[in-house]
Amino acid sequence: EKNMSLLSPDQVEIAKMLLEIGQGHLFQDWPDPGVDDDLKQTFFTQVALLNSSYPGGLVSYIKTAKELLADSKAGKNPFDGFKPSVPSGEVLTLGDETFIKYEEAGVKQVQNAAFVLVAGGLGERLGYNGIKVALPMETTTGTCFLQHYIESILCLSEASYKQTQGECQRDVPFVIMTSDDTHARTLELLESNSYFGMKPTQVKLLKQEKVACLADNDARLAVDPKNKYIIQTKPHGHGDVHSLLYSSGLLREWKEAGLRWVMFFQDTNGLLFKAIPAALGVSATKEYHVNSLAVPRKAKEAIGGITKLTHADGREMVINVEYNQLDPLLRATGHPDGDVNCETGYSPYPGNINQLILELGPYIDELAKTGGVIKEFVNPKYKDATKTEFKSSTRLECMMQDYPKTLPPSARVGFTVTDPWLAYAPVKNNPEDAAKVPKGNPYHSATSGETAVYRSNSMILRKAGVKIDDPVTQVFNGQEVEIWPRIVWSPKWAVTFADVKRKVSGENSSVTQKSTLVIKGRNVLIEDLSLDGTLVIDSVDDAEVKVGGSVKNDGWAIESIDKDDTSLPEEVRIRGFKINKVDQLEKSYSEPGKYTVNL
Ligand code: UGB
Repeated sequence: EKNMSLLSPDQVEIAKMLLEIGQGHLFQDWPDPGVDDDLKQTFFTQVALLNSSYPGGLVSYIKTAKELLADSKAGKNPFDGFKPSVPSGEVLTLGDETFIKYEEAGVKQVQNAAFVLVAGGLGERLGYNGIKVALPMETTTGTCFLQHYIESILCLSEASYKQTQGECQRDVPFVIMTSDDTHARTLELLESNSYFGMKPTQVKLLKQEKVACLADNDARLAVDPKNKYIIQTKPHGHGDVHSLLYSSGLLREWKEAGLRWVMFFQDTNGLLFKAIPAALGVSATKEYHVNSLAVPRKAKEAIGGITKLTHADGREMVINVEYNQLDPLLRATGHPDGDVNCETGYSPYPGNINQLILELGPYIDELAKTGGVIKEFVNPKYKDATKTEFKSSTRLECMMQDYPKTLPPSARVGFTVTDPWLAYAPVKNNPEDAAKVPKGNPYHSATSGETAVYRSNSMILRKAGVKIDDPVTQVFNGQEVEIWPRIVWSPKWAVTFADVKRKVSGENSSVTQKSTLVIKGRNVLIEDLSLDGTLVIDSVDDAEVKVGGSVKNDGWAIESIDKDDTSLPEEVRIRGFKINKVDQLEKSYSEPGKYTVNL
């Protein structure tokens, strides 16, 4: 009351709103005017931001929080009345006829797509201090995730333009969702690298705000224990991407520009672009409103399972069920063994990799109804079984893959499963946690993320007819991984399997296990090349270089390092190995022209 005189009319409204939604405790110990007046102003600035950045404002946030906290206290099962079953989707096998057909159809669609990267998470599980998109995807070339993503988008878009022979090449939009934890560093990474070749106007950063923390079951906002004028906040989850895209006006802009698809992906998956063209082809061919990319999932692996849920009242949806909910759901619905592998060695529920392709038109129609609000959940850690007090404050959270939950049954929701080695190798777990992953399950660590890139590229070249030696098994940071030849190529060289096939010919190409092959040039053609060592090959775009013959040298060795050796950079320590560049043959062609090189 006494402080009202200090407030602007807007602040008075905010104060009244807080009182009406049961937040009177926030003002409880406020001293008289004249004391802490600046801090009181910062309090209102923060509340105004919390209010404006949540769809429906704090009124809506507190209302939902009360409902969800009551459900949580009552132990209500979010899947009450729903029975899980295994859905059917499109299964892709790299290089077969169907894959090639979808890939071709998908490439054509890239000119009509916008790409959205969710990169607001700090990756606490990884224990890395930088932003995750700045991490090297592999340490043979040191290319970071963001560079790889941007170059893949640019090259795919160019391939798409060439195939469709459109009038002019579109600058396909690229959005990055950041948060206060990642925004400045993401911008700085882009700016200091000239946006990795993308036009700065093509890239939009949308920053998600944190949400207010809740102190108790009455959804009273939690204040900072050290400063009563600050409300505690925590991340709201990647589901924010939908409301941010909607409120930014970008979706409408894209629709008006004739775009048809929005493609969502996560921060550290070095393989994802290998399956994007084919998955986009599936979306276009099957006219899916929602297409989730999935991989075979090991039971209890820490990724959600794509599940068909059927309700007794006839409702049906195909949706991701998070890994911590899948096992209890199965047990509660007549599957006493819960989440277990079937005869294939994998869970029958495909693993969600949170790579979603949405059709823009139906997406906008749906968001016009919901404003982009995604079904939220709350996960309080209670002090004891009475569930009356929390160990620490909690908040509402939402996930981007829950978007289909509000869709009508008429929506065409599908999914596409790829080979396990092709499309998914995220970097999420720190070495200690990764080493505890049950044998046979993916580690999702920096070690496995990098070695999976070599495996995938080796398998792709094998499919294209190159003889690639089998891998050897090695242990780094307590994780047993397959070490394939270190084969890496720039997206300029190939963004599809069809590109690889076109650039590899002859019956007699081979690569030994100890070898490294780095292809940087756009028009490098491999014909009858036998490699036992390291070959790095680069060329300007308008040079065509046909490479064959035999290369033998000591090459680059993959060497174990001690993860606790603090003299090494963090990005090396989290892998447990480094590349020792002993010897190599480097070929570079800086003048346009046709070259045939017999090494
Ligand atoms: N992210 C944000 O942008 N903002 C946030 O507030 C939080 C995250 P995590 P998670 O791929 O294996 C998801 O933390 O949420 C970004 C799926 O839910 O790495 O535990 C963040 O930067 C799960 O079903 O993953 O699990 C990152 O890019 C499964 O698919 C992305 O969101 C799992 O990912 C994911 O954040 C997986």
